[in-house]
Amino acid sequence: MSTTPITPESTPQGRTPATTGDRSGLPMEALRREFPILRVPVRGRRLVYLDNAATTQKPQSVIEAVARYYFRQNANIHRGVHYLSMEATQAYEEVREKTRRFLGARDTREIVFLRGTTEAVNLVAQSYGRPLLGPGDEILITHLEHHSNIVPWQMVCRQTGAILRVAPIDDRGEVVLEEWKQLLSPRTRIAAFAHVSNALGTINPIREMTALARAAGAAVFIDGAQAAAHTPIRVDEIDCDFYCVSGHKMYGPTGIGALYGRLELLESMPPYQGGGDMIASVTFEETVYNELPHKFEAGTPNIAGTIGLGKAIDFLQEHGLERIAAHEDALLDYGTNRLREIEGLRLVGTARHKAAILGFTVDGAHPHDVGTILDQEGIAVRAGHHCAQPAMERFGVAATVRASLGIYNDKDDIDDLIAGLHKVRELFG
Ligand code: C6P
Repeated sequence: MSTTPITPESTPQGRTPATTGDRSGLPMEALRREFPILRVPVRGRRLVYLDNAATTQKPQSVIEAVARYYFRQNANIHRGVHYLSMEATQAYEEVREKTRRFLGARDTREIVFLRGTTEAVNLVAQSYGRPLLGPGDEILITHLEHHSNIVPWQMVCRQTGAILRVAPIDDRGEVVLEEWKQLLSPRTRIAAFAHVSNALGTINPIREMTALARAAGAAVFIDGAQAAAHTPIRVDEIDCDFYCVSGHKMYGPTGIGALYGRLELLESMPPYQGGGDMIASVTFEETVYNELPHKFEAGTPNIAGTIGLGKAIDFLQEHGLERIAAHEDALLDYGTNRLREIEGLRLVGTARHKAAILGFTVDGAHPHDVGTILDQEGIAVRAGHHCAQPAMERFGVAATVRASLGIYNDKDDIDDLIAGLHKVRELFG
């Protein structure tokens, strides 16, 4: 099947793409060519995209799969007896199987498609937490969480009388495990933590935390938003109860994500929302809910997004998450060392086990000004609190500049960032 090729609006700017220069052996030149947007100039310069924690760029295969669905396959799923509906249903359900394998789940019934991590936390808080919790029960989170992994738990605590406990982090941005363990008690019903912190880059010891929390009798929820594009995930080995990802942070479309939930728990949970497709039968007196996972997928889902997510998973697996991790680790080391050249620059988040996220402040320059100056050079970073205000407050700052790396970044990108930061120093030094 072919569709009109989607081409970028402009041609590449005269730059020789770097090879990885690291042990990963990723084919950088070819790999960068897979991303049309990297050839589109920004402010007359080549784009240096360092905002991957906010959202990643999309490879041509993902963009084309979404377009192809609308060109050739568009129909509602699970409903029609007609050809297109059956084809769309099959394509959608194939991605569920692909996602199951990608996350290492045992059963496709354990994979729920939803909008992304935010919706996943809300679903678990309301469908698992709300019926379970009562006064005196506790939910344990950590100080480095994204607001998505704080606010839904606060809401369910207000609804049920449960208490939210927060484990501290140290000056490197690591969870203080001894204190986290002490906060675990028979009252802890849910332990929720990020796999990787979006603001600090910290990689949590999720296997150890999961084993400890489960031994204490708590269910474990892991926010994998910042992990899925950077490291292999196997929920069967982690042995957590819930794990979630956002498609748009793993080279897939926005508005689609996946929640893994342990089968027995999903079976026991009431639906999150009511509507079409989540029912087996409806009368005014009684509704019988559909089987898993459809019980949690009320209404017409993001079919095109799901198909795009499937292509994003193919993309990650073709390049290999081990290789991607090796590439990003090498770049993180390089970037960390080069940032140390900049006078007055303070790294915020220096965990020993860290993902390729570089948060920092520059003396005398507000992060938003740094972001604006870098933007003039075609360099995209995020400046702000990164939806992790408690983590910012822990480091005594309101905001940081954040350069977050992805598969297509290379040393040239870091060098351009450093050159941009020298300009910042000239202006604010
Ligand atoms: N972080 C960032 O710039 P959604 O928006 O639902 O796809 O993901 C929410 C979310 C949850 N947990 C973590 C650790 C995250 O990083 C995010 C999204 C983006 O850091 C946007 S605020």
